[in-house]
Amino acid sequence: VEASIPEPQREAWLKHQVSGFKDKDGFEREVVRHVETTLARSLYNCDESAAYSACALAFRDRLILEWNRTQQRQTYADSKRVYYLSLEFLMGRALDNAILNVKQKDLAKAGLADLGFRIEDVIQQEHDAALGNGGLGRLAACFLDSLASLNYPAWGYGLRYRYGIFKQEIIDGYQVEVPDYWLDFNPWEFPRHDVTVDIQFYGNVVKSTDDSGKMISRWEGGETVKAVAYDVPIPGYDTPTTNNLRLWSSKAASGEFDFQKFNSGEYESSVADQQRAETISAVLYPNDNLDRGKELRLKQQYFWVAASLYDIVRRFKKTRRSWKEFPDQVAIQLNDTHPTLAIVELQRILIDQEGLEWDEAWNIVVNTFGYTNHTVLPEALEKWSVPLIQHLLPRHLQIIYDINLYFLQTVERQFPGNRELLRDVSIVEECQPQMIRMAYLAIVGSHKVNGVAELHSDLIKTTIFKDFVQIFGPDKFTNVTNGITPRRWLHQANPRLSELIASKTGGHEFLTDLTTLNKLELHVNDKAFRKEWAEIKYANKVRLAKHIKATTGVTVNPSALFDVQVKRIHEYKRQQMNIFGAIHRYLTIKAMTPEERQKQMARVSIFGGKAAPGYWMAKQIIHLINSVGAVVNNDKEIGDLLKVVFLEDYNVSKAEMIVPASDLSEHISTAGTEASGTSNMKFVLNGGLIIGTCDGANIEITREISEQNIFLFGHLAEEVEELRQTHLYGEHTVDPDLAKVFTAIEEGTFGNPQDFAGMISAVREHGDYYLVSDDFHSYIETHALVDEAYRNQEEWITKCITSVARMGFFSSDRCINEYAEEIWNVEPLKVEKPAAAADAG
Ligand code: GPQ
Repeated sequence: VEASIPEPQREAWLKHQVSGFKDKDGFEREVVRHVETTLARSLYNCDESAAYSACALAFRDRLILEWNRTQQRQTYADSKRVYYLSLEFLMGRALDNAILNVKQKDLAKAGLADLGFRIEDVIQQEHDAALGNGGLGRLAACFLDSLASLNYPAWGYGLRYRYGIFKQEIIDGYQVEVPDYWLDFNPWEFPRHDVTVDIQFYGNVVKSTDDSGKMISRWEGGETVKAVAYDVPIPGYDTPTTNNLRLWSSKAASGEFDFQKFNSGEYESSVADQQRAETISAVLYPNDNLDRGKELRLKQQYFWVAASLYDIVRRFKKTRRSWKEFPDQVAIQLNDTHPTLAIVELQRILIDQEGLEWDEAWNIVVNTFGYTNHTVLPEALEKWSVPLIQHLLPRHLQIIYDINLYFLQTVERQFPGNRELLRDVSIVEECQPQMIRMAYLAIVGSHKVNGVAELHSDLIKTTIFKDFVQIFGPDKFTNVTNGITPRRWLHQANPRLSELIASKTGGHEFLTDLTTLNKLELHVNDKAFRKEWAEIKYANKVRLAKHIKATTGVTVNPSALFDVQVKRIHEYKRQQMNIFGAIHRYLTIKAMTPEERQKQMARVSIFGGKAAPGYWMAKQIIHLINSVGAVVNNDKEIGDLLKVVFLEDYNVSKAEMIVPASDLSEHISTAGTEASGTSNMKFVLNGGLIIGTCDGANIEITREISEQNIFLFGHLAEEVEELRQTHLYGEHTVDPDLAKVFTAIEEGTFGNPQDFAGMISAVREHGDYYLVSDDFHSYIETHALVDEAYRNQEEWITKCITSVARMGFFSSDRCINEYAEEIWNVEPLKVEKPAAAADAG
């Protein structure tokens, strides 16, 4: 690398090479320097927010040096790279993560203390980077952490939304959305004003013939928008590897505004053009597991995909290899169908711009892409109307039709005369207007398709994609069960537990090999260890109780069982069943004698999560939870026996506080609907137990930790369809316990019953699609078993410790290694481990 500096300048460059701070003193010097120069403040008006900024800048300087070296190393090695295309990266805060990954928490803590600050308070100043909705976006963030930690040459590509997921406020029990403008001060991004790509929209296709008489198509005219790169360094844990997340921001192609318009007096409209361009990357669509088919969303998708592919192709071309080697140098993973246009765009580049023959190009395309499916819910499967694509991307529509034509021709050869099959698997759905089925396009254009947990991967093969298994054979379809990064979700979120585990397993090896947690089983009967375990859980609950008090005004007893359901609000995730269950508990306690109440176990039902702004039923669920809380929490007769709280604005940084404080968490989706779930893994890893259905990764968690240590209930996936049919066409009576809950609501116990009529009629009148009534009895009974289990604290702790010890499988490191081997065919790049760092952890 050094040899690449020209001889005459080499000495000067090497002499002045910057290196990061070496010790506490050096760190403090950097913080003070940033306060006084970068921030232009004095030590006399340095508040916590300025301390955060300066501390972040000091660590950023270090990261960026490693980032530079990593990029040089990877370019020099010239090996295959992975590109992870995701419309969502739910990163959360960066500072604590950066400090922990370079193992300098103790140094930073002491240094900040010298300067008059508590590191915990400084870290809290950071605004979450919330460029995602829920599980899908957080999975992408965990994957980036693992890719860097395992030294894979990998880039993330996404959009730099000016507004991330909205901030949720609860006003009078209702959700109110507030825009999340997060870019005021963001030290973690580097604008690359020199890395730009012109992106084209609209226009038309011009056909011509070349010298040899070959027909060529060229996409011309239309509107051009500029994509500007913003780079975010992604540090690996305990490694110098610092990968890149490149986020694209949209800008008017002319740079400023149209001067001609400006001079001719159309100032306003010239500014409007500029604003229109900037609209593309302005806001994250706030839908989770739902497709809405909006034109601006399609523009976002193409803008991002086209800029990313241009960048990837530009990098490949620098290696001067032949096109057929492209899939040996490049693996592109599609996080759901949102980036599926990348398949079409690469084919377009190869045939229209690079002059390859269709078949040769298509072979390259298919070998480059892999597609991950994250849901079987029909309302979430993306479709785009043909007229919309025709208008926005006319050349791409032609290519999609050609892809479909060639695909259907192979199907016809394989299954002659099967018109029904051709209609069923066609990428073009024959309806009014015609629709492009993006999942089908993604399958046809990829060499591997994976689901995200075993049950889910089986379900896609037997339901929504079954015809494609017939056509392509079963080997094209595979499973990669999701995982989570233990760095953020144990070490960062639960530092005391991480230290305790380290003390019992011989250091922090579990942070890079989570399977070594199994050493904990040897200590399950160790008295002192168990005591400290319980103390840590209690301290985490006290911290959450303080947050609950400060944000909702409700006092909760940290000795009560903390029962948590935090995730996006969705009927399939069944928060409605949880709140009906809480009402049932309330009614039961109300009907008890004083003696019976003496024996009742105290509970705190904790909810959190955002509803999509247009999702009426989800908003009704939030309102009911808050209305129940308002009654129950103020009922003197009930006291500590039951509290119901809704935590406002659930996000990544709040999860880091909530997850370690749970005794029991709820993962209670209708069987077959939750593809995997990932918070289930986080809760168990932090010493909480699960009540859940046989759905998603709950099934594999059960297999790993054993049935003794999880509270499963409810119908199985294979029973769901028949039950739904019975509801619609046969007898459907509401479970008697649930009927009592409905009666209480309808009597006005929790305010105006009209407000909640929709939730009740969904069960009673509209077929109970999510089987709330069918599963209710089993749900209530299983909660009674939880109470009994919690009564015996010693056994409970044994369950928790044993479960943690068996969670090794659920590291996103395992998951990324599976993708690398089975789908990407890439290898990590060897790097020198950093010299022993300042801290143990
Ligand atoms: N998931 Cl399709 C989302 O978070 N958003 C989506 O739009 C879709 C899926 C989730 C899915 O619901 C969870 O079960 C998974 O654990 C998660 O993706 C990651 O695979």
